Amino acid sequence: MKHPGCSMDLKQVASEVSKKSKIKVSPKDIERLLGAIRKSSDPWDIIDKSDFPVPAVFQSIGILKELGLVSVSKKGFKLTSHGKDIVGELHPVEDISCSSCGGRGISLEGFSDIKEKFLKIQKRRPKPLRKFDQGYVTPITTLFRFALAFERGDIVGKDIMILGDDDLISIVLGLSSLPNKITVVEIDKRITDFIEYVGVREGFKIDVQTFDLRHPIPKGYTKEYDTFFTDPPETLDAADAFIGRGITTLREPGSAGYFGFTRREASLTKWHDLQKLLLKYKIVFTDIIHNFSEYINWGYEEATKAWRLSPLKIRPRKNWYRSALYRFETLDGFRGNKKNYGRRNIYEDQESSTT
Ligand code: SPD
Repeated sequence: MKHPGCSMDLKQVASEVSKKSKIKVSPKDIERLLGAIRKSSDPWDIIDKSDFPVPAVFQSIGILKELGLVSVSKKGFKLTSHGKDIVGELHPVEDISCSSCGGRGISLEGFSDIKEKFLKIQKRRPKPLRKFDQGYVTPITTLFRFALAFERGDIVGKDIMILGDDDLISIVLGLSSLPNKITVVEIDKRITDFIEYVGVREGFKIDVQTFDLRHPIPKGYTKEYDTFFTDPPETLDAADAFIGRGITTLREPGSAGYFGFTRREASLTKWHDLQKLLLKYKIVFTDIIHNFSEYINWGYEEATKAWRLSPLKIRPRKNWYRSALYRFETLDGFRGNKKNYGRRNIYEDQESSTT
């Protein structure tokens, strides 16, 4: 079937990519990829704009190249003249999000003191480690997460749990003096030490535990919190472990959870599976904000599967990895995840590529 504005069969390309990459890709994904190549030649920027998993994007580029529609050179990915003819009037991918909030729908105006302090403090943070799949968000993203949760009524006077905190939201919360209690459960002792050190220096209290979330959360933390934040690796097991554990820490119906989930390492089929899995815990999604979180390039790109798969070995020139921010609330009868994953590698699957 042909698409308006395009004389090629996007459905057939999508089905070939899905077969070869073993990742479910739709004609819409291919349409966005072609729209992205109309706007940019940089591989990482094209992935950002295409919004489907890296291995499938590179597989698509290979197929489009074979069809003579795209060229790959040191200058990047480009539509050939044949490609331009075929793609015709396809929807161009443009970023027209609000220039003040970056499409997040929230303002940092009331938090300039916290912003100034946090931007300074975070400069001395530990660098990302590959063994934990770390890659933190820009400090502005962390501030926006805080502001959104503040606006939704999930911060002031609340008991707040953070599961994994290389993004350092606990420090923003501490600087605000607004929550009643802040707890961080984090596997990396460099991070828990840094957070504790900042807490002592800035005069706020944070309860910090160095802990591997593959194991069930200790009893003292269950049903004790009003709000939690987490940003899990993108596999279903890891998301279930981190988010499911977060739900066990929540106190009552109407408690809130926040987590990030990307499309750079998760197809919409995986999104569907994740949403189904979480709905079984009796929660309801209240917000999903596209591209809310922007990640700083983590520094170990060359060691990753994404790098191996890329037909062009060019380091990213700007941030390209973004994720949606999910918020949900618990309903009557909610429950979380107490499964033990032992020492299994829960960080990688077919669609992931940045570990
Ligand atoms: N592996 C480096 C990039 C990691 C980014 N993680 C994003 C998690 C979003 N849920």
